[in-house]
Amino acid sequence: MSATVAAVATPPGRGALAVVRITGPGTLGVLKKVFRGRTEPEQFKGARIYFGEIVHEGQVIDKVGVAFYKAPESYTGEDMAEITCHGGGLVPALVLEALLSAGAGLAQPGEFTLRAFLGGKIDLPAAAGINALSLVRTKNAHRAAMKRVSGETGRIFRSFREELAALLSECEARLDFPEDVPELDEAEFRERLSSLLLRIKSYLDSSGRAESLWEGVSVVIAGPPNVGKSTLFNALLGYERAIVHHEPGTTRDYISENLEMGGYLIKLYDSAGTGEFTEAVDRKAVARSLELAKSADILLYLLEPGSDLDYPSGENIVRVCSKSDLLRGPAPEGTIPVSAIKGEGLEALSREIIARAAEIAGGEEALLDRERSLLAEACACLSDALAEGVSLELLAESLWEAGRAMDRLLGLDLPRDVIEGIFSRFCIGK
Ligand SMILES: Nc1nc2c(ncn2[C@@H]2O[C@H](COP(=O)(O)OP(=O)(O)O)[C@@H](O)[C@H]2O)c(=O)[nH]1
Ligand SMILES: [Mg+2]
Repeated sequence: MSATVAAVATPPGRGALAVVRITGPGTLGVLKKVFRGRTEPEQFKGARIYFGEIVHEGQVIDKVGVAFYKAPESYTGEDMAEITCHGGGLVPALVLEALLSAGAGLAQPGEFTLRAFLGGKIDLPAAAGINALSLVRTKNAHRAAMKRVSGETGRIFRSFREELAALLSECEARLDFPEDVPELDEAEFRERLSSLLLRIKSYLDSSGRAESLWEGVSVVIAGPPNVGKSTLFNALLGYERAIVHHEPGTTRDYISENLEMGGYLIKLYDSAGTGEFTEAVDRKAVARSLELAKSADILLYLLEPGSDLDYPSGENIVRVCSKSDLLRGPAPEGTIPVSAIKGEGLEALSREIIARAAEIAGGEEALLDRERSLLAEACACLSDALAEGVSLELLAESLWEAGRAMDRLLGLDLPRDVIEGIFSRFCIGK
């Protein structure tokens, strides 16, 4: 039997109300020690709210409402309660303290959702959606998260897995009982296999990157010192966030701000220049800028008119000709001319950013990197299975391997430590 654990589920800070959660078979036993109201916790019925007080060491901590959920009709599938108390820095912590001294343990981050998953109340894609709900800031991102919470993403994953299982069982039947089962209709079998492969591939193609959609598409402004990076950063933000100075090397570390563009959350970074610096602290800043540039979803690389440097190459690079007001002729081919000081070219640049953000994070579905690579792995196995002249044994082996990738996608048969690793990135009380 699992332990009974509790945590504050709402963020710390000033607020009207807060929620402290408790789950596990000992929920009522713990409440019995701290709750004083008209109804004794032993008499609590499921999905009801009881009003009363939390008392600890003879002192009334707060007047509260306790929503009690009886196993298995609760979020976690266990006996569970959500105590609504007054908000603020101290009260929820005192309520939690009372629960802990009455025998509850402290819940790990994501433990409530982990228990919901282990108890079969939600699937792994839905759990990721529940985590995303606390991150999302745009309606686009919210919609994608709710698709998971409502179970739609899990249903799609399971439909891939079921078709795979059907194909596999046909192979296995012929391997195990070659005399009793008619020979495989190879043409029909290949047809079904390739249509499954196609379905997964087009699903992959039509989906965006969940991490970028939920946590923000990272847009890094880079280039040599003094090309106008910080000025562009401020112009895109719409206010003076970064220090602009005519001396090179003014921005020593990168800074970042969030903004919304075209329905996407953008994490905009202003980096230190990538030029030659002699001071150690500057070299460190440059190293960090380079690292940031490498991982950027979109890299706005700035060069000013007359520069004898070249734009770097890479899929994530948008070539920007900064200080376009100083141009004496047309901007270099393939660049977007921008004068951050005059506000010229900002719209064209924004359109480019939004188009790329949509390419990266937009789409029918939002898939986590982990899910994308598992689906790609399954596709590779299905392609192997489709190769000419493959024996029935090898075919079955490839399908088994694809099946294992699908299992991991749904969190079936995943080792406990991997599962716990996934949930530990959630917030406390989630
Ligand atoms: N003419 C012109 N000067 C600019 C423009 N943007 C920035 N500057 C100037 O270039 C210098 C360096 O700007 P800054 O944004 O600090 O460059 P950073 O080192 O790349 O961050 C400052 O004197 C800015 O006023 C622009 O669009 N046109
Ligand atoms: Mg700067």
